[in-house]
Amino acid sequence: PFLLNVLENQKFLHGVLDTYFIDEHPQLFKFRISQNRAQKLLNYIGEVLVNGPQTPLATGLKPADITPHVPEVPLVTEPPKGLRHILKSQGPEAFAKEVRSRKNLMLMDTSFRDAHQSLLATRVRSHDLLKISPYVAHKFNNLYSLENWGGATFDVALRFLHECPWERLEEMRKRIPNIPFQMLLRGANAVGYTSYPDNVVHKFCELAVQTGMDIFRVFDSLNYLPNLILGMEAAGKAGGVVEAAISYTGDVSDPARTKYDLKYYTNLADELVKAGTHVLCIKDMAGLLKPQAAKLLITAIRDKHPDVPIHIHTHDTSGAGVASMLACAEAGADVVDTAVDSMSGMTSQPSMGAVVASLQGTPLDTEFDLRDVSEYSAYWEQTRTLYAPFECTTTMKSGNADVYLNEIPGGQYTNLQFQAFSLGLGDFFEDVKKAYREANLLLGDIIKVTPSSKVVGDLAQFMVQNKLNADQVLERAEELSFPKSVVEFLQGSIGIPHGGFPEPLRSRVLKDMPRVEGRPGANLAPLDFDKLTKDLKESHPHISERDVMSAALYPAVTEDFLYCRENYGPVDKLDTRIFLTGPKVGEEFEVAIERGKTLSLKTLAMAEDLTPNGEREVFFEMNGQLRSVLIRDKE
Ligand code: 3PY
Ligand code: ZN
Repeated sequence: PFLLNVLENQKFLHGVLDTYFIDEHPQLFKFRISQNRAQKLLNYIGEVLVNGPQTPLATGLKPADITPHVPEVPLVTEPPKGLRHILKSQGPEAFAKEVRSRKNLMLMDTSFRDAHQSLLATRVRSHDLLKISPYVAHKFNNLYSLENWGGATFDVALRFLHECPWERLEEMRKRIPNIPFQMLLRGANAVGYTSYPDNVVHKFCELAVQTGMDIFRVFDSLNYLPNLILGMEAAGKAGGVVEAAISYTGDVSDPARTKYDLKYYTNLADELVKAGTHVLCIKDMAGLLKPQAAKLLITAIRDKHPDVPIHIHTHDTSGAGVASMLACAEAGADVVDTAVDSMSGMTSQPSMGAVVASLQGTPLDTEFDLRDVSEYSAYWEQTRTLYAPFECTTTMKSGNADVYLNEIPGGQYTNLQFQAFSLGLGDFFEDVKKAYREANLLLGDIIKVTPSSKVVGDLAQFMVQNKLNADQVLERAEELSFPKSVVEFLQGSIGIPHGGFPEPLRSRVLKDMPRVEGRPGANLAPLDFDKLTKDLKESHPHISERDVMSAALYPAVTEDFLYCRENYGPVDKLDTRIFLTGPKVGEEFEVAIERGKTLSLKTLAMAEDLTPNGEREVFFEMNGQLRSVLIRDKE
């Protein structure tokens, strides 16, 4: 029984035992750490020291050499109850009813997902999310939800952070039992970029719920109903809260923008309510919903659907985000998205502190304490400096209302600007933004969000690089060699846009190429999970059901991830600076491999000469003992 780790012991954690218990049993705190895992970590660190970062860094900036201050919470008391209690005891309908009955404005915090997807290239690691999780559980129990999964985080965790997204979710859930978790599901594309077989989307949602997910914001990049409904069914059958999202584009306050007018949105809302959504979301991925438009749109939907909770998502690219969210709240929205102050603004969500303060003392008062918001913000302000190599502010200095002209979604805006700057071509970004607008019109003025936004972005870059304007593209469409994403879009591979495909562009580009009819995923054969598991086990005997799911979505990326895990161990446990750029020679640092099991490490030296095999020896002290690893020098 003494092998039991007391830090996992609920009675102990809740103070049921007094501290004599520890004094009397010091052996409880002595652990044998698997040499294997520790040695693997040394391999990783050695690799970073010898061959440089093991994940591509976007800029030459270095992570800051700091340890962010984590505000304290009482360890021995459970966090206060949150809305998840109602969800888990009474189900999604009761949850929705409760949300709708609240008179004040509720918030979703996007700091764990969209905020860093928009500002830091989605690179925030589990390590930093988990450190602040207990604080969130204790101080932000009144959130509608914490958005902490899905979107690009799944891919990026596996591909660039060498960590398991499922484990991230599970660990967040252990620390935050009380707040509903929310994820972004790209409808039939799950957390990928194209349609998957239906059974993959269903199984993905089941595993997500089992691992701790609650609310699924389901969208489709063309608002194509059959794709949306597939995602809604998968989330609903898995036991999740279905939050169907209408992706917003255009401007309902501009009578000249007739393609996406109020009627378009209210019709779509009717369809989604009819399809059984528990909550209705307006997903303003580019931040185009001006306050006046917000008032018109939310009022119209609220009038038609008085009982359905309305949740608004936006980006603050123009700088009008707070004003818009206040307008939404006044017009009858139940929930709006904000990011904590130091992770807010620009292409991220509007500031939580600003919304909280703006509504203080009004009937919509969010009831959060501004002091808690700033303590939370201080953690993120420091943590953000660890991600300096991915910081969008390297190129972006302010918001820009030109987003109303180009309609580029938040995450893509940062990406395109970054790419343009790294190419070093003076006006390139300005040209791409203008071309993006033209490309959108050429394609028929479509909804633009992952992956349709990539289609427009690729066409825009193609136009700039080949110095083509829209008329020239249309005239020469038969002979031009268009980006793959554009051709596939025209073939129907991501769905059918509102108003149909652009003609004569489509016929000219496709000629006699095949076209997908209807919902793309409907034509895909179910994935054989047994076979996939068997195949994977041949080279990776220790994989779990979750690894198989990751492989179903991202085969090549998961293969690399499994290789990394097997060779480098739990790299997600390293501090972010060490993970990204490695320790300094002579630096002492610790790695908590699991709760209560900590390695003390010191980098001692790197051999000057290579071995005859071209390897370099790196020396460490680990828990007081000398260790070394041989790393092939790739120079
Ligand atoms: C995503 O699909 O990741 C998005 O954030 C879309 O807005
Ligand atoms: Zn977003």
